[in-house]
Amino acid sequence: MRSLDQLFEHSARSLASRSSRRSLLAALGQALMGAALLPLLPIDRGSRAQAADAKPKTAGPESCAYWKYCAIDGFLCACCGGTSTSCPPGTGSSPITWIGTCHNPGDGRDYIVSYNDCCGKTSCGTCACERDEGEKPLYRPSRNNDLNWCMANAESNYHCTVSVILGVAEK
Ligand code: ABN
Repeated sequence: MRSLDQLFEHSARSLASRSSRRSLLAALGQALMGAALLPLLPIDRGSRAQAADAKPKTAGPESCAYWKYCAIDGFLCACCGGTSTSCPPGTGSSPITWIGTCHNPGDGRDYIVSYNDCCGKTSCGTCACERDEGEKPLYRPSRNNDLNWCMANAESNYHCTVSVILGVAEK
């Protein structure tokens, strides 16, 4: 036991002989200064910005996920030089249409939507969109959207499809 005491005493004395009180205070001061400056270091906020970007945005007229397209089957006219409600230049709307009922998450109401094919030019080929909500098999043509509604037009080439709101669906 005595030898252990002697060992500690010896090492404490040798440490004391090698370091002054001033150097001890300097080291303590440095440590305190470092702790005070720690909150001022730059923080990586990029990851938070990335997380905000990852939040899903509401789909617009050029996206197949747009609420009005719930029962569509065709190319979106909004991607083909027209809008979601108007045919592109050089095409005309079909008088007979396929009708669906879509829920608008923006106001919580259901809307009756007419899907008019735009006719007179060859297939647009951009933004193909098939959602088919409420569609029935082809043997019930009036309830099926997989038909070229331009068939009654003078120019029966199908180009794209618009979605026109006809009214609010009554509950
Ligand atoms: N109603 C859109 C469409 C047109 C042609 C062929 C299939 C579907």
